[in-house]
Amino acid sequence: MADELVLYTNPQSRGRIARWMLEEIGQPYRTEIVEYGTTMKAEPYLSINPMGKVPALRHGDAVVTETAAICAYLADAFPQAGLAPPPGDRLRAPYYRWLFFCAGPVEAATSNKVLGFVVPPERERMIGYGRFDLVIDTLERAIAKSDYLVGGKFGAADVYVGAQLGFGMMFGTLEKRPAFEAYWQRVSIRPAYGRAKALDEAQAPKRPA
Ligand SMILES: N[C@@H](CCC(=O)N[C@@H](CS)C(=O)NCC(=O)O)C(=O)O
Repeated sequence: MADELVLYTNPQSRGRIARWMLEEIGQPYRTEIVEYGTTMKAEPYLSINPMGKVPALRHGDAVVTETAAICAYLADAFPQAGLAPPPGDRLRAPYYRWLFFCAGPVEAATSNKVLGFVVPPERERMIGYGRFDLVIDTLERAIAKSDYLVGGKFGAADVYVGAQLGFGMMFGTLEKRPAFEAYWQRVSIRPAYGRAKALDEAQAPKRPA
């Protein structure tokens, strides 16, 4: 179908963020579950995402991968949901800033931290995120300034940044700071997040009793 929205995901993945965004948008979509190590690493899925990773979104014949890009794409494709400032608006500055900051420096810094890699001080100037502490302090300052990241209003940047923070604290890749916890509480009470979580949990493999 020309305008069909299909989310390729695994219920235990970052696909939860894309699903949350789809639930915020409120358009009909279908989900295809891709399994780790098997269908995720084989055709036909590799033609959708040669990285063999989830999530991916197909909208008609357009494909978008990368969770932050999926959030941004959906916000623009369905502007009636009011989840991003319109193109050209000055609020695009903080919108792009925090989406890209989280998908780039925050993600890289937290991944390296988990692996125990510390950037030697003399190499900080050539590493995009520089220093872990500075990245996390900068993020904290951004979210402590206002209830939401862009124009004081909930939007796609809060879906992505909020989920990265919430999941990071849940999995212990990010320390719990009062500002992070307050922000996560604020954004995770969204009914759309509750629906995404429930849908994922219903599709996750059942643990043996
Ligand atoms: N940069 C990607 C990361 C996607 C990613 O790493 N997804 C994980 C699940 S959370 C995955 O598919 N891992 C499977 C694998 O690499 O085999 C994004 O933001 O969407």
